[in-house]
Amino acid sequence: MYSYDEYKAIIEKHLLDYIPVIDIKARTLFDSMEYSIMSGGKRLRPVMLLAACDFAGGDIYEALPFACAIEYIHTYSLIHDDLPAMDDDDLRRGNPTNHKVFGEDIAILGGDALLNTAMELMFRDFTYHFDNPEKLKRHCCAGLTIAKAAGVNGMIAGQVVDVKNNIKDCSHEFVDFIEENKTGALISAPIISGLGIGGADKEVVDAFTIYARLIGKAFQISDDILDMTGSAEELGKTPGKDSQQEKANFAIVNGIEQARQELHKLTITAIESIERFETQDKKFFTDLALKLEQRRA
Ligand code: GRG
Repeated sequence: MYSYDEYKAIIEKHLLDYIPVIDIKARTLFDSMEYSIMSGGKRLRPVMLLAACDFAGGDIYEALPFACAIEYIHTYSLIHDDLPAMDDDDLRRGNPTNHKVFGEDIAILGGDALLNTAMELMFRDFTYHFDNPEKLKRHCCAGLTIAKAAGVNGMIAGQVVDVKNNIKDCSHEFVDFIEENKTGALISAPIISGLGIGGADKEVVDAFTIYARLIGKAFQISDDILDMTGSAEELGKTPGKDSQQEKANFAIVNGIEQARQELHKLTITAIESIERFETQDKKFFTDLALKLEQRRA
């Protein structure tokens, strides 16, 4: 297994490889896609996908198209979330948001293009494995896991509920739905799909399904805490409509102290859910859970 930064370096080296050649007449589309893909970020989702494949004993280079696909989907979601019709943010990762640079029309299309490219590159990967039905099956299942997590019973559903979210009519069930779908789905999917590509058995997938769900929830709660404590603004996020409209989230509904306690409980439970595996093998995932609990960005 590699370190987080080593997986990240592999991803960043190849992140533009899967963007198709775009006709020069539509050059601005490529510029918009490239601008947001290459503007930094933790690369958490693709790193987890490669690490999960590695953990399962697979070849991380076979998982690379899926890792890039999930980062494209994540990037599209951020571009669209920043639009005036959604959170109306001027800054993302300390840089002007995509629509501030390219205009709303191209930002919408750039986001659409990233989502479509993610699907296209996964389908292209399937065509390379027609002669190996076992591998084809594993890769198709991984593609389905990613597409579902990004879709109408995953991130998009979570975003819809969040867009209509109002502090006045929030409930725990409501907040749980948003956190599990808007953010959690795209945190779990890379772990499950990476394990699948690597050929993990059911015992491993079952344990990591619990781990992934718990760190997905923990990640969103830590984001809520960062939003409330102002650390997010210091790191280049603007207080968009979300903060102005007092939308419900775990930290707002339960208070910052309870949010911190819940974050710690989720982290510990996530680590416990994979305790049956060898210390050295699972180290990446125990360290990751602790790192996410402590994160400041
Ligand atoms: C537009 C369909 C659609 C969905 C948008 C991603 C999202 C859903 C909304 C973004 C709002 C937000 C800040 C959610 C909290 C969790 C989250 C996704 C944070 C950003 O992810 P990081 O921290 O970002 O992994 P980096 O910059 O590191 O890539």
